[in-house]
Amino acid sequence: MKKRMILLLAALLLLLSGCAGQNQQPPAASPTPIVVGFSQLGAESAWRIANTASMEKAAKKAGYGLMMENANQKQDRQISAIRSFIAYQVDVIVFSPIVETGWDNVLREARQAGIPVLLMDRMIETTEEGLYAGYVGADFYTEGRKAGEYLIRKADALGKTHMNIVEISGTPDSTPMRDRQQGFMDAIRDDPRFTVLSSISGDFLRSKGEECMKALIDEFGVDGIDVVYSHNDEMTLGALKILENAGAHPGKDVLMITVDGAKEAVEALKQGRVNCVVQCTPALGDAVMELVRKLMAGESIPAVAHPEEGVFTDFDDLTDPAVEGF
Ligand code: GZL
Repeated sequence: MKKRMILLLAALLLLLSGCAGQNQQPPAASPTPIVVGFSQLGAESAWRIANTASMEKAAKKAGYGLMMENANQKQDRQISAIRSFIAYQVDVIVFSPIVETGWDNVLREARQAGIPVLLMDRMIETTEEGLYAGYVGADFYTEGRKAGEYLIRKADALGKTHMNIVEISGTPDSTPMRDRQQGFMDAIRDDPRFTVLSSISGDFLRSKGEECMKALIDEFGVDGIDVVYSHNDEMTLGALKILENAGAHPGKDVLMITVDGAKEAVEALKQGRVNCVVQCTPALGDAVMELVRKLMAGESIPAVAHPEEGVFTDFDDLTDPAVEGF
């Protein structure tokens, strides 16, 4: 009896494995995941770190592979990274160009390789059309105008007849530096109350923001400066430290206008040490990956896509939970 049971069981197992073999379909070949080559320009600010996190999170959510290279503020490292993405034959290249010029040759190589390129965060100047498929990033000119329009409103509210301004600008030849400066100057240009004493670059770095503020105080005296317009929060926070060490009361005897909207800057606004925080969102990852999806699906994409951005000022109800940094 026992022998028969064993034989029956063995036959059953053979039958099942045979059936399974007959019915077993080869696993459907899972489509190879889309791979995005991403050249990030550095890690110079809270904005940049949040932007990198946004890209990593969005790529994961989209199910895309992300090859990221951090250039640590060097354009030549970005160019090398793009060449490595071409060699690896990624599906799409995304990069945040540290400066606007010097990209034509490597982008021609990407075009020659049939790899579409997306700009994220900053724009470039090229000598020919068609070297990139689209741009996702802020409207920096409008950010600058918002800063200037705040200053006009504040000067009106304070009844000021004259104000001396110093500007601490971002990385020379970068889109945010050029356009935040242009937007601000265009907004205040026709108002005789404002004199721009000096504009010096702090390269978007906190340490250089401190150096710039020291140099500006050496040149004009802390009492000679009524307004600091700084192109990003890192440099503003550096300037705050120097001003307060010099006995000034930023936010009161020196108006502080900054751009980005990082937590530390919004906290300084709530403390009354900063007067205006123009938002520049680092959360561009989802928008980038949606463009990647469209490109891979052969769909058309917009040449330029700007995120919604606001501004927090000392005219606002700063207890409102909506007033928060990234
Ligand atoms: C703006 C971005 C700038 C930020 C800085 O989109 O390019 O670079 O304003 C960052 O904080 O360094």
